[in-house]
Amino acid sequence: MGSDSDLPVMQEAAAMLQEFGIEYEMTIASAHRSPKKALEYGQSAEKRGLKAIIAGAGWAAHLAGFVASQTTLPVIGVPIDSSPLKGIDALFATAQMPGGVPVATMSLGKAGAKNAGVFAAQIIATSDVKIANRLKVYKVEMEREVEEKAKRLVAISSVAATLRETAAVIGPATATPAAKKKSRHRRRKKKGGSAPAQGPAS
Ligand code: AIR
Repeated sequence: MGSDSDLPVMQEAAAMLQEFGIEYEMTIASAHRSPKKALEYGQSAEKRGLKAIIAGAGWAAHLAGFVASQTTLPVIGVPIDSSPLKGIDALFATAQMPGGVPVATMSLGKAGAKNAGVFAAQIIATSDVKIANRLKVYKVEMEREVEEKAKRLVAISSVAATLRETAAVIGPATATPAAKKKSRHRRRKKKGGSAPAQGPAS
């Protein structure tokens, strides 16, 4: 990541890698502030046995592209929403790579970092059955969670509907004086409106 200030976002990627049981390392290297370190990191990554690189940076985020220029490993970019432009600058800087040097750019911020972790796992899963199976379990679990949320929502809305019906039944008895006045006024208006129209005498 480009700075320690990116850590709260990039921790989401680490959490996913942990969940899938994938070993990882984390460091800070800046394409602008410490370009030599970023260069060496990209050049040595494959030799050190890494399978993919996740690079997160904000502002003019050149880290992912810069590292990608130094390696043939897949580079996953996480644009971080740390700037006054709310990360639009980082998104464009990370995604808009010229032809020949791809960076798999995730969505902005924490969701992007989380997806970077899942995406790295998917890359590794192409040659690791254990990780592939864990990813399958993860997907099933995600689907189950959505279904549970849907069931909870149905339960909440049926309770809300029952409460509305109950309120409608006991409403007039508990109406406030102001509400009673309003309802009398409405009734009077309705009565007047339904009176036969006075047409001109023929
Ligand atoms: N950054 C650091 N070097 C180059 C870039 N683009 C980014 C970091 C961080 C932001 O600048 O990735 O998101 C602000 O860094 P800091 O250290 O000022 O908090």
